[in-house]
Parts: sequence; C-alpha cells; structure tokens
Amino acid sequence: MALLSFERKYRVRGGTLLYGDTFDFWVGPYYVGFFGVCTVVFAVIGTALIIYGAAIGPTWNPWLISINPPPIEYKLAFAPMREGGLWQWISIFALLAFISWALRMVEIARKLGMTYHIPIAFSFAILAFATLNVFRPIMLGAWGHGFPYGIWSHLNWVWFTGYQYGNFHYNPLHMVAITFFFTNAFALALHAGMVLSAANVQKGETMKQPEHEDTYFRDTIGYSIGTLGIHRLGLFTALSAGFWSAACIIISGPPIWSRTWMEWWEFLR
Ligand code: UQ2
Repeated sequence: MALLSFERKYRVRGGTLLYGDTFDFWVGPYYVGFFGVCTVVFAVIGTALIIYGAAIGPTWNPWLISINPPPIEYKLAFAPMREGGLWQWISIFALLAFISWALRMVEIARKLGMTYHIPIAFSFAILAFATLNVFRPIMLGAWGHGFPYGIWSHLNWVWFTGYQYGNFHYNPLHMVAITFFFTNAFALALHAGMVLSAANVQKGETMKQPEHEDTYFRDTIGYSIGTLGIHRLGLFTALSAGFWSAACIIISGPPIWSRTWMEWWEFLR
C-alpha cells in the first residue's frame, strides 16, 4: 500500500472512552476526541496563567521568568495568586492537560486495536512530575517544596535540593535511576546503530533482515536479545529510569531520610 493511502484504512470510527461519536473527529492529520478538546482547553488556560505570571514581573527575559510555588508558611493551603496561587493553578491545569493527553492516547490505541503500552509509558512521565510537585510536597507538608516553573529557577531548585542532602549522587536510588538512564542510552545506541547498518544500504543493494542482526550480535557477544526483545528491554529501562527517579526523590525527606546521603552509607563501617 502506498505510504499516503494506507492511513485512510486505519482512520477508523470508535474506541472512544466517553460520549460515543460526539467528539470522534480529526483536524487535519490529528485525532482530537473528547480528551483532545480537554487537552487544548487545559493547556490554553495553563499557558495563559504562565503569561499572566510573567507579566506581573519582574522580568521578560525568557531565561529568568519564573512562576514560584508559595512560601513554606502556607503549608498545604491555597495561596494568594501572586504568592504561589498562580503556581498552584498552573500545576493543576498542567496535570489535567497531561492526563487528558494520556487518555487521548488510550482512545487512539483502542481505535487501532493496540495494547496500552504507549499511554502507560507516558503515565510514568506524568507520575514523575506528580511525585515532585504533588506527592512529595504533601509528604513534607507544604506546596513550597515543589519546583518553580522557570528555566534558571528550576535548575536552582535542583541545586538547592541536592545540597540539602549533602551530595545527591550518594542517594542509592539516584544511583539506580542513573544506571537505568545509562543502560537505556547504551541499548538505544546499540539498537539505532543496528537498524541503520541493516537498513541504510547502498543504492541497488537489498536491506538486511533480522537474521543478519541476530547473527551480528551472536558473532560479537554470543547472544542476541531479538527484534521484539530489544524493544521490551528499551521500554523496561526507560520506565525504570523514570520510576527510580521518582523513588529517589520521594525517599529524600521525612519520613524516610532527612540527613545527608553520605550518612546513609555509615552502616558499611
Ligand atoms: C539485538 C537485536 C536487535 C538490536 C540489538 C540487539 C536482533 C534489531 C541492539 C543487541 C542487544 C543485546 C545483546 C542486549 C544488550 C543488553 C543490555 C542490558 C544493554 O540482539 O536483535 O534487534 O537492536
């Protein structure tokens, strides 16, 4: 089937989670659906609040604009708009937009008769965000523990939070997360190199098949994980990186660990 005509075959009705056919439509190449409408509405409101926050000042320098969470003194209460209330509403609309996007992914997967691996994968990213700005602030008793929305300011937050625990690289679950990030990068490099070397052949030559790919790795390291296997490994390492990142920041602070992460290793003495 020609590349541009096969899309029609898969552009099917149904698979919606809510309201039947009412929102079952596309805009150009994009499926919208009920959750597409929700995503647009929440994202527009959230973005407008960010622009409003930037307009309050003190700067229009894009590197320095920052929407800050409330001071710790507000605990878990709603704060006035100019003292972190904007941050709270922007966080709420961001989460609603992310969740709507995930549900739109679910509808598209259902339309195509696919499993839910893609929205599940995306939900790990949502979980990581919610861990930093919802779950951990609740555990610590103040929204002020969330990170600010700004290019410079969020880096500053990471710096500050890291040094609160001495040296964050000594956090054992941070080590696990980093190991997964590196393994994921390594596996993707192996896979991308493999796909390019097999598929990107000289003019007139035919593409190499998975048998060649298996043989390459059997000849070099005596083992091939297989064409399905490499994607399972990629999903596993990517989701694990996100999961352990969330875990390593959740254990940083009461009720789990409030001292430096160097001290955690004292049991080795
Ligand atoms: C593979 C395979 C692929 C691949 C890659 C491998 C034919 C096209 C990259 C090799 C991967 C291995 C041996 C796993 C390495 C393990 C870790 C933890 C990085 O066998 O099958 O399909 O792309």
